[in-house]
Amino acid sequence: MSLKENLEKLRDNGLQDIANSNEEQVLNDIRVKLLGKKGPITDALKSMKDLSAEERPKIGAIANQIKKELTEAIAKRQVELVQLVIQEKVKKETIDVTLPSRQTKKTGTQHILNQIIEDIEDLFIGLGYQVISGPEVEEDKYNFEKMNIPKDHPARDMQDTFYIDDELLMRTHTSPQQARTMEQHDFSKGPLKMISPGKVYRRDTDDATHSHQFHQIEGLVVDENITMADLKGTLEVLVRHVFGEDRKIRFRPSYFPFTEPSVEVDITCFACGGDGCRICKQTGWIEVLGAGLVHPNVLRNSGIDPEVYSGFAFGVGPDRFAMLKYGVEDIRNFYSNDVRFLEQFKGEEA
Ligand code: FA5
Repeated sequence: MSLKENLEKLRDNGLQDIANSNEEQVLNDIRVKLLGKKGPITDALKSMKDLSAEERPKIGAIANQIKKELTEAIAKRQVELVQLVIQEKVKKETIDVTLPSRQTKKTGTQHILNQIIEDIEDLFIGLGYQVISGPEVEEDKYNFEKMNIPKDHPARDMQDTFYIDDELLMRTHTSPQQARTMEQHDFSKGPLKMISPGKVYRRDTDDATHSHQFHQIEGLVVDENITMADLKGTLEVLVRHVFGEDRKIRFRPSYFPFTEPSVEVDITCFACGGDGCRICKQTGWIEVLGAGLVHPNVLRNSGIDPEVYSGFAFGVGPDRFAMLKYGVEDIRNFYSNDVRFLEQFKGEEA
């Protein structure tokens, strides 16, 4: 075989080896073997001195051309191999975000009472109400006196509570927020529309339907010409939102010192639709909240002229709402922190 043929065979085999190499180390060995100082190309170039003057440039050109081809093929393969390594790595490290987690940390859920309260807040914000919070340690003046319950009034007994001193107490209802917001309100900016959720306290003996600490949501609207029709329409929206679109409501006369007239509000039973069942004690109706038109004395006590303005107010017990809606038989379940009970309401949040 001539030197030229030798060189061409060397090139063909070399290109084949380069294409077959699948690791950088193997490719490097091929490079050293083919193009290194002791390699066949170097040998061929060295042996050119023995060639005739006529042959020398021809073979020299061929040897240089082959050296160039092999060098380029090695460089190209080198880039390919680096990319292959990266691709392999990416493939191995791909994270499947659809896989379920290992559940090492158990996530909790918002307390069912907070879910109900926030849901009602959202509803009223949508109706243009402000959401206002007030102090749990309240002055006698706001909790009772401004609400038309003077010092010797018998209605105080029904809400006996925890006193800090003669003038300070744990609020027995959220109604003191009525006076607090009325005092602050500037009617030149529009009607007063607020709800005020929060904790309240009473020296009640704890049983299945009573807790010494529970929640209320106060509602108050004051403007010119507010009537019972406004109250009824608003409460209908509320109970339908919480208990279902086909609920009807009825007003029963009642008594609160701070409203006149006062009403207890019943809804058609959501379990039987009004036919009568165990939940509604065969009456077809369930009592859900107290309400009424703001008593003129309460308006006056907060500096509002009852000849010009009128208002409605209501007080919702979200604990009772939750008990009715979810069939909870004992109010103490909400406060005993048994996770098995609480996690049943996971995902109820809107
Ligand atoms: C009041 O507290 C009035 N302030 C409500 C009101 C506001 C009437 C504005 C008119 C206008 P009452 O004492 O009925 O009313 O309580 C209201 C609601 O709180 C009840 O319907 C009930 O859902 C809840 N509630 C009362 N006592 C307890 C208790 N010990 N444990 C749990 N919930 C209670």
